[in-house]
Amino acid sequence: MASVLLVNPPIRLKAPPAALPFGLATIAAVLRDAGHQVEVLDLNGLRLGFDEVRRRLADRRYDIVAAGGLITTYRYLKQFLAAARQAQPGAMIVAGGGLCAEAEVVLDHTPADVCVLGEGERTMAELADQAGAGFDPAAVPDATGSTSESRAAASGSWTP
Ligand code: B12
Repeated sequence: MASVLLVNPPIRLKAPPAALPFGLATIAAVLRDAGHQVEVLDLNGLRLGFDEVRRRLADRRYDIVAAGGLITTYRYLKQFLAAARQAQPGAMIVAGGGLCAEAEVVLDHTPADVCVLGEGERTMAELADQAGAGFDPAAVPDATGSTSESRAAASGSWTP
């Protein structure tokens, strides 16, 4: 069993939050059905300051911290994923959602170990099975060095 934190980044900050993170909700349901422990941190709904975000990230240990959304969340996620890596050095850091249409950029410029391409339910369940078995970030193909393309491909054992 893996412990997974799913994070919905803030979006459209000029308006009050109005949309539920349905994508993360369906991923959470699939992970729970597969026996994993899941928390959802809806930073768009909560609109927390970053100090509080850091505090929550360090609150307990996770095997996976996964966050994502539209490409417009990229700037926030650069900062957030770096904080996630710092707070959870042993966790698999996963990015997903429309943002990962630019997987190479995400993998080259954020600490994400893996980009989940397309619909995330099945791939996240596969990653959680792997993480629950004791994840070593260095064991993700090419996570430590070579091409970002192969790291992105490594996450895509299932494509929609
Ligand atoms: C609700 C919604 C919003 C909400 C919230 C969006 C959000 N938080 O993602 C709000 C109102 C904020 C919004 C705003 C905009 N939106 Co909008 N929105 C939608 C809508 C109607 C539903 C999204 C949804 O819930 N889908 C259902 C869930 C189940 O799917 P999903 O979110 O894609 O999630 C799946 C995968 O993407 C992936 N995944 C997603 N997140 C993550 C995270 C992780 C960690 C992982 C592993 C996987 C993963 O797995 C999920 C499950 O399979 C879609 C249309 C649609 N039918 O999808 C448009 C859509 C996403 N929006 C779109 C657009 C253009 C916009 C705006 C730019 C519109 C505008 N001009 O203002 C703004 C952007 C604002 C900004 N500042 O960035 C386009 C995006 C087009 C594109 N390919 O770039 C879409 C596709 C509509 C369209 N057909 O034009 N939007």
